[in-house]
Amino acid sequence: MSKPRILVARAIFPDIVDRLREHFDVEANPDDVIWTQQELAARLADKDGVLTTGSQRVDAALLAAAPRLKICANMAVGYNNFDVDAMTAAGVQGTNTPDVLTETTADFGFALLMATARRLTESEHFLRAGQWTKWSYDMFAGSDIHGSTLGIIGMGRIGQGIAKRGAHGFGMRVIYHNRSRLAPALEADCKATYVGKEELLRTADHVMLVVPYSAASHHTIGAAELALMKPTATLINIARGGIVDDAALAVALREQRIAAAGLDVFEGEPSVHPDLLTVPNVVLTPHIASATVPTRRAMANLAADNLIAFFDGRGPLTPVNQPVPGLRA
Ligand code: 8YV
Repeated sequence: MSKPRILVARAIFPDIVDRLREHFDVEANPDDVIWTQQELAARLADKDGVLTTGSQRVDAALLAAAPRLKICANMAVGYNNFDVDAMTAAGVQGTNTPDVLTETTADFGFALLMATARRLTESEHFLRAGQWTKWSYDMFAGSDIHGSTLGIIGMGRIGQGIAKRGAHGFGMRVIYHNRSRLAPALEADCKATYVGKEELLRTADHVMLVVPYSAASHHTIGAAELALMKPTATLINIARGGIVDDAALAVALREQRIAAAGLDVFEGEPSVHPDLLTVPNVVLTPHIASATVPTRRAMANLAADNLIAFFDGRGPLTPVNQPVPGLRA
């Protein structure tokens, strides 16, 4: 019997592509070419499965051009690049990579919070530019992390990881807002108190965004929400571009209506709103919250394992939908 045909749509670790070749007839993308939707569709015309990353859109038009496609395995925990309803209706399985990146991403959330509150990149640029000639009492004076109030919007696995770091490692008071309250045992574990969004924005010294992107979470933070925050507060976005109105944030930073922001994700990335590039009080990183070698390997391996298990008949390991099986050739 011939092997299922798989497209690995972006470059990933070569040895993991080799592992896939033991099970599948694989077309890879070792040069990491960024295909247009039309180019991707042309490659999917004869494929049974695809390994995607968070930046590849899978929608009804793509599915219509891929009549044999049965599974899209995303190498990301977020899957807002998938039109899940269209996939379910077309009988296409979607999978993601939860859990394996939780702790690494929570570490990074904290790294970005610390860099932002303590003005690390701004002060390094100053030093490298040869501007450090003397000590002064207020040079790069930032805000404290220990003992401050951390407000987390989105209390899934990563949010909980950040809460634990804040409460247990830095003695922070942790408040959170989420679609639903955590079970009491989880709240106790994270030492976190549930509050309304407005109270969180008014009270927190540091606001951390970890909410998945959807139409409902689009611009969770816009001009009105920024206006509620303390002028001394920092805002950290490790969730998705589009959760924050980047244009409104650039205005709030320039006018110092909030003290600083740390952003790993952007509306329209890899483009970044030009006004964010010119304000000093923002730390900008290129969507690297999950980027450690062990974690990126674990993500790629889990995406590969989903494909292998699915075609072995064991079912997907980490499904994001439940399509009716057998709708596809
Ligand atoms: C990915 C992410 O690196 O897992 C996610 O949801 O945002 C990142 O870990 C990115 O989406 C590329 O797949």
